[in-house]
Amino acid sequence: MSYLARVNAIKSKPRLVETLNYLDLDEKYKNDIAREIRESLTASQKYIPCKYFYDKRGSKLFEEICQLPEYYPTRKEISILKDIAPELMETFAHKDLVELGSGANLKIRILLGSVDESVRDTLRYIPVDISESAVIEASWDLLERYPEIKVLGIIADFTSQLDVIPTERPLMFCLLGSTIGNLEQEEAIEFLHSISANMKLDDTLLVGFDMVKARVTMEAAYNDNQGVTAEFNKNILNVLNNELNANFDLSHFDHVAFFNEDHNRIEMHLKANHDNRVRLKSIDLEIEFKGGETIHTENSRKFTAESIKDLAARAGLSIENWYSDTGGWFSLVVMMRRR
Ligand code: SAH
Ligand code: AVI
Repeated sequence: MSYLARVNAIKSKPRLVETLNYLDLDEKYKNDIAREIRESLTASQKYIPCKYFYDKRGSKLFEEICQLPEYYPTRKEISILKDIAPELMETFAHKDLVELGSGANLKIRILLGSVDESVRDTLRYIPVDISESAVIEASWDLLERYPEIKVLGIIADFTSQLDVIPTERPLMFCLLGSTIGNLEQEEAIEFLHSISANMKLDDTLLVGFDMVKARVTMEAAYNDNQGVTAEFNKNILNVLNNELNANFDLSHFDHVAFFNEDHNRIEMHLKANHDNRVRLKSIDLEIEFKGGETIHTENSRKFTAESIKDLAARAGLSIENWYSDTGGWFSLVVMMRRR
């Protein structure tokens, strides 16, 4: 079924799926991207905020990354979730599952599949994502699998629009895939703080963390043989071409990803392979790139038990439960507001 046909089909079932687009509010997305890109491409180390990876193509490429043999985080997290889903969902009737950065909601399906239809009938799933296509397609897919579920899809920037999420029912927030690792330490603390401010005392927060491991394993995950991660990385330039009427030539940039030991993070960059000049017409900006110069496009922080405990403590959250795979490659941590 085509994308448009799906959108229309969803709109014709408003009782089951409702989608709210908060990026459209006061042209928020357009204003944000204009301001943020002007600032980021004129910084001494040029960068592009990684939330701009996820247009329709970026979301699809990320789904492909999740299937790659080198990209272990998805497989590891899913294997843990399969084991713990019955326990996590034991007392879940009449609650909301709010997934921040929901993407294709692969993992929520595991949670929902672990309870009876009579329990699912009482649940509401609230995917929150900046990618409109991801929210719409994932909502549709979920409804096909579990027609009894209610879905409220929210298209919003979770770093600045958490307050649009309804929180009156008992709920569990899910922040999976180690998406928390794409935020700097201070941003992650602030983000977790604001999630915690939206939690009632009995609500829970389930966070996925990718752990520090052998450099070769981590670097392979971001330098796959099929070049999908390279395509995902370069697609961020397409997003700027489309959103800001820019003229980046993708062949002028190479994908670079490496582990930065000082910061325990994989860094992704786009490296100019020769001097070139780019014009971003909509914001009246012209940028010069020297050959060898990079645009920093993503940090993917890797965690240790200590760094997770420290993060939770600084965000005012207590750790209630901790689950890992046998090799300790990935952790799923249940947190609550500190009483
Ligand atoms: N949770 C899924 C997807 C992870 S990919 C998984 O574990 O596989 C990260 C997701 O977060 C993408 O779908 C992206 O569109 C979304 N995202 C990134 N930055 C965001 C932001 N600031 N606000 C809302 N969604 C964001
Ligand atoms: C969404 N996020 C946690 C992914 C990561 O691993 O940092 C995005 C990604 N970037 C390259 N590959 C996958």
